[in-house]
Amino acid sequence: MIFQQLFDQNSGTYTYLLADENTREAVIIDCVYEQHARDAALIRELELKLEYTLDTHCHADHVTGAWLMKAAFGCKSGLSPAYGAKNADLSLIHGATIRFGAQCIEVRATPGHTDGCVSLVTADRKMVFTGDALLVRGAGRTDFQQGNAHLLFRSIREQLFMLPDDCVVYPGHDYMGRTSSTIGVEKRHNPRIGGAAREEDFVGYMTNLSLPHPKQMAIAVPANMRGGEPEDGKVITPPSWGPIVITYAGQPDIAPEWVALHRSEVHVLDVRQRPELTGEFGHLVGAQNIPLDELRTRVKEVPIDKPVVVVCQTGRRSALATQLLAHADVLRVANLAGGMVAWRSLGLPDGAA
Ligand SMILES: N[C@@H](CCC(=O)N[C@@H](CS)C(=O)NCC(=O)O)C(=O)O
Ligand SMILES: [Fe+2]
Repeated sequence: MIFQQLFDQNSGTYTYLLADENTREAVIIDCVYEQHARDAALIRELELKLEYTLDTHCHADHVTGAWLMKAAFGCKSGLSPAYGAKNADLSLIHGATIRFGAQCIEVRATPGHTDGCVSLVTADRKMVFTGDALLVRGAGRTDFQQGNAHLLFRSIREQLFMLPDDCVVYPGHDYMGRTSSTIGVEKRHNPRIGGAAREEDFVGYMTNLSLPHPKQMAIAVPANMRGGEPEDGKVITPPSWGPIVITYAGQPDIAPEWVALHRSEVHVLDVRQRPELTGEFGHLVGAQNIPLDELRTRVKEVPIDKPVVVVCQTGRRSALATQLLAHADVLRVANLAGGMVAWRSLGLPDGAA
């Protein structure tokens, strides 16, 4: 199985991407609204077919990226029906199974942090995605959103701690850089519910946590009740001047075929060393040449009345130049994907078509 753990630093949220290696069918768990471009790029670059976006619960601390995933990939979204939230296609009820290729995950209701919390267990019981029920050396707070420490105690003990000891626990969050644990280790070392802890010990701990409310709570809960559908005018708009693709590396790429057809609409900046322009791959007619090592000091020479397309030999140096320009407030800038090598192999013309 393909497996990737992703992190949103702002909310301390983990997102998980799982896929069948052969069929490429994929599931994403707890994706974050602001990380949509990153996650979508990874899905595209790994050539996956996103079937489901699943939320372990209605989050109070960040907005789900579920609606954006549905809009981008036409996948189905899943959430517990306990919240009565909009835009969910799949009811994550206890015992439900989610199949993607030869892979399967089982839904276990683990309420207590919220009343609709679920944990997702792989068919071989080697991995469990616990959302905010069980955290690494912790447990989801129970002081809002119908939280109930008694219920959470039973969820963890009866549903999660019954899994095999070597089952890896992948939490919904961590605030100390811990990425995973195992059921066996949490049974021994979890300071809230491990070892000999009894229900009243756990409840006493949880009811005295006194944590401040999450920073984004007032925005996150209503947005998540819409499955992360943005309110009017709040959609993250991709650049409108061309078909920019943000890569998982975080850079805006543009396809050479599009640039060839729209040469008069863009300014081409070639960042190769001067001799390369008359070398094997030649150069595009009208391209401005500022070698990458001079760009920092000469950035003001780049005209910004048109979008800037940066080019080099294979699209590596130009990717760095694109970042440099973006940091210098050149807002409309993209990297020519594959550079002159790709341009030549596609047989595109040097000048305007
Ligand atoms: N400081 C974080 C909120 C942290 C928080 O309350 N996290 C929840 C999960 S939504 C929790 O259960 N935390 C348990 C803990 O930190 O012990 C923020 O402002 O977003
Ligand atoms: Fe939560």
